Amino acid sequence: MNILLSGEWRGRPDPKQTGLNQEWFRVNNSGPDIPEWKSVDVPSCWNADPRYERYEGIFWYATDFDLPGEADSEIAIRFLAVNYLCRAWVNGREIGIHEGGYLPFEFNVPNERLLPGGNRLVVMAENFRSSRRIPGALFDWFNYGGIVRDVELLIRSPFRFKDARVRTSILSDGGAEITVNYQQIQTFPFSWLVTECGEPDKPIASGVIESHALDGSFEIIIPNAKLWSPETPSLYMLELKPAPGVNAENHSVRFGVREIRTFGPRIIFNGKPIKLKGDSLHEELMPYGRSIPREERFRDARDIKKLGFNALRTAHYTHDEALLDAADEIGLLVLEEIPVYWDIDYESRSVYEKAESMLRDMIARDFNHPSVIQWSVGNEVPVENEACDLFIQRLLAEARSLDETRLVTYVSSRFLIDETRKASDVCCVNCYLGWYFGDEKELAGLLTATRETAPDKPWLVTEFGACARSGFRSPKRRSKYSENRQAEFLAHYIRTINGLDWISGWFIWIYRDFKSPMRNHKYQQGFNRKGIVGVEREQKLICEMLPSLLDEKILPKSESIMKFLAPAFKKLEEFAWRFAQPMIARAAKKEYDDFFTGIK
Ligand code: ADA
Repeated sequence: MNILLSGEWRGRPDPKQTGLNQEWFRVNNSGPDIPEWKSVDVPSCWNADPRYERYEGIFWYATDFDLPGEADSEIAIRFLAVNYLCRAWVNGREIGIHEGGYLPFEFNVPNERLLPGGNRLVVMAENFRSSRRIPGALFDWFNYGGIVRDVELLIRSPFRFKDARVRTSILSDGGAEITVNYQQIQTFPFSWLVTECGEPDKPIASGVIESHALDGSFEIIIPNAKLWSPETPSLYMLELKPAPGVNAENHSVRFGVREIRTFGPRIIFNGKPIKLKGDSLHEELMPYGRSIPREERFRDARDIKKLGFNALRTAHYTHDEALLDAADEIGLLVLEEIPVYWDIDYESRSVYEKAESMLRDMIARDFNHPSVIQWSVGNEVPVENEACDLFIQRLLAEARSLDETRLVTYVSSRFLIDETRKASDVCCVNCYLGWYFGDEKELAGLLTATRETAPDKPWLVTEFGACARSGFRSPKRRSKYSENRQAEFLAHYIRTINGLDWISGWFIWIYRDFKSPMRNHKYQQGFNRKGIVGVEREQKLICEMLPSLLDEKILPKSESIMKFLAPAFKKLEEFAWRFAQPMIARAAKKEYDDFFTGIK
């Protein structure tokens, strides 16, 4: 049985860092009678509370819970995420410490620590940044601290499943072979049943497993399988039930039948080459910060799909699993990532172990989500540095050893000096040519040259974007930071990349504007504004263009001819305005723009 402990707790900041010495974790020091403890919601980010917006440090939480009388149960507390470090005590005795801000973990609570009546849970959360943490000391998003996702009390029988992973393969006769690998804490016989989600009363397949070992596997055939895809996100349910008379826990797994692999420079999805048209998303929605309600995550996934995207990158860390539930149901292909981002201490063994632990936890949590097709082990990491190259190569190998059913990658910002990308299944490169440097007209040339570092691999352009302050329109001058400039920039990138048929897809950076202490000029004012929607989800100009842009049939065009003609159209436009020939001027401008954005 799981009991949700989320709700109204008590909390207090610890700016002087005296809480441990003063033993705030003791029952007598954490009760509702002590005025310093104020009402606080769990989950929540303390930085979303204006009083603590800029506070980085330690925050204490306390709550009380009863224990239903379940003799012989094993008790644990599961935190779905605490950013960044978490220590917890029950009735004044420490139960565990965990590092990492974006994945679940649990602490076992020895029965002798528990009281039949009220029990006190005290949690210390701390979000200091450091190069020996993941992410490191500097990152382009807001460092929300707190018990940022739900907390559950787990009351469990030792006769239960620890895990069950479903692998699917599509058969030539239209059926599917399902391989179930399961782990039990203590062995017990069980039955299994597969139904289609939404049709619980129509068994598709069933069976019984005697189970004489803690780890086991079995195969299932689903005839006439309904494949999972962005267009048809069909889902099945696998239920594992203890055999009659066995006192053990059920376990269910929702899954989808789909296959992802590469073939030369192509990404093959359910047997066909696929083009990813995606955008990225940070886990932030005002006024919640990172603690976004489930229905709001479903709304984001629906809105992204409605714009015409078929893919989503969960930047730059694992989001709450609710977003993957939404992607499974709505049909988005997900590139998930651990927050190995920019500079961390790549020389440190303990930092590598933290990264590997996050990778393992991400795959353990999300293995059965059909929407997840790629694991990324890092973003914009300095692979020209030998220690980083080794760090990333080890993570790629570890990801492959944990999950041979998905593609493994990392996201690079290096063009010609990246030798590590050959170890990826898919080469992912971020490109801001024309925004931070150079001229976007050279985009096709730069990407084509970059491809030479790994010509036989599939490629994705995993980030490109331009900042636009919502409401700032500049139709004629297309001033920087205007919605018009952003729309022109993104349209050019999408059309140019679509015109390079060796690229398997792209992700706009980013869906929604997000808070970042790095972004402070007058158009940013504390936010990274490369979103195609603003902080309040207000759509920017590009959103009007996206449905048709994403639907355009682009033929690669001969750059050489148009490169020659484009300046001529510019000159013609200038002369036509000078001689008061607006029709000619507008026609010339359209030709120039069409080249500039590659529409032909
Ligand atoms: C990088 C980075 C993103 C963001 C982006 C930007 O590509 O991966 O997190 O910082 O640049 O907005 O410049």
